[in-house]
Amino acid sequence: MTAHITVGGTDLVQERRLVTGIPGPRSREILERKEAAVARSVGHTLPIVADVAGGGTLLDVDGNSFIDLGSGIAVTSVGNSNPRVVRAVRDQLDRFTHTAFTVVPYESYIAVAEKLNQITPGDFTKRTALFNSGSEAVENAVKIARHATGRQAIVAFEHSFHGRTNLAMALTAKSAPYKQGFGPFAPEIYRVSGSYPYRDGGLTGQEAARRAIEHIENELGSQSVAAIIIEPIQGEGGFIVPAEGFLSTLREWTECNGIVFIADEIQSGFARTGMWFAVDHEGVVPDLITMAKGIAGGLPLSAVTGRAELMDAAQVGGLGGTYGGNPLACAAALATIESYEEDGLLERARRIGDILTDRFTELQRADPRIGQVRGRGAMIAIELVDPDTLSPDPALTSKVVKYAHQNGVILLACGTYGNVIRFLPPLTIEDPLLHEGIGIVADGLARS
Ligand code: PLZ
Repeated sequence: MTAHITVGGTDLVQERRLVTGIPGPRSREILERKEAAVARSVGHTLPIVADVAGGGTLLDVDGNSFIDLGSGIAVTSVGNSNPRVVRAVRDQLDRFTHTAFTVVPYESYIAVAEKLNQITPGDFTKRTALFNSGSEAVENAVKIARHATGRQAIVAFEHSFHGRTNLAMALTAKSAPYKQGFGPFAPEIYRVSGSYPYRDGGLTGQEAARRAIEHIENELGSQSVAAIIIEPIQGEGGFIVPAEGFLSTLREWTECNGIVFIADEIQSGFARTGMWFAVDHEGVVPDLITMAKGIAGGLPLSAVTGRAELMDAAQVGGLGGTYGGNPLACAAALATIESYEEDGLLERARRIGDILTDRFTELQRADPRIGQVRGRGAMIAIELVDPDTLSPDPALTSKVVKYAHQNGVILLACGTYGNVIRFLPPLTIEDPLLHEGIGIVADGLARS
């Protein structure tokens, strides 16, 4: 029997259903207005316009129902318009929408901080500061690390993505489309190789970490480094899971050298991988963690949580922002975290990961263009390659992704070489829908 959920009074059947060509006439009309009104450089992946979304589906304005395998880039992990989140935000809306926490504080911000201090790894005393976007959290983590250490250099990694603001853009590896034409970039950012097991000739985690450390010691000197910032699983760069031991070796070295270890868990965090944070899989304890995306069920909120002595180092008034930790977003975050805990969503992420991994590993046996199936929990990807040379195949990737879009599946690509398909379903998606979505991707591969 097909499941139904109700979102804002709309009966949202949990099924894939196309009633027009894609895009339908209403979407087409609105997207024409987009072209005339919105800056061209703000692109979009699917040529449809959203109407209602929840569970594992998104309904467009023409009545087409899509299977959601993207969660708005790993954001709506608790499902779009999750009932707990809607209720909490609505209650807050009726009381006040803003005071500026730095003018008049409110309890929900403090409760979010308490909760984040509790669920992030590390049994030391922690503090938290809230912001609006992932980029802003990254910027603030760097401010905090520089202030606390009195050092300036920040080390980032190949294939990294840390955001689009000036400093975050400087930390991001890939030029087009993120950086091209947008310089000059923030100074004192250095990039070293990370660990990309599929493409770095089988280096072990320790070897890849030693390579990075030697590079830093030779070219920078460890004493000038304030922090390293690393995505424990690289997101936009291609869902790259570093070889085991890479993160822990770096962690050990930073600890010995007074360098702040910043884990950017903006994409990999918040139950996505089946644990609260991706570092938890390896028992690595960062000094600072940046969080956003899955933290607040779709409302804009980000956070930096970390060691109290680092977080408290800067002068009062040194961190802040008009909207950081907005009361609606804080209410949403508390309800979102409750949903992860009460609705068994961490376990659900692991189960989704098993389904995706099993199905694609099976497909890979018959189709060597699937070079690798990788990831953790509900953060799984396939890297598509030329089977003879293993060189990246972005053309195939884009064909499969387009096929999925035309056939009612929201699917995202990623990867430095544009040849990775990533799966980030909401954790509320049901098995039959997930299987159907995978089937469409398999069809797309078979036909391309
Ligand atoms: N750090 C690890 O994944 C955002 C970017 C989409 P913001 N990733 C999605 C796009 O095209 O801009 C991200 C991330 C990691 C930082 C960020 C930045 O987060 O909320 O987009 O600023």
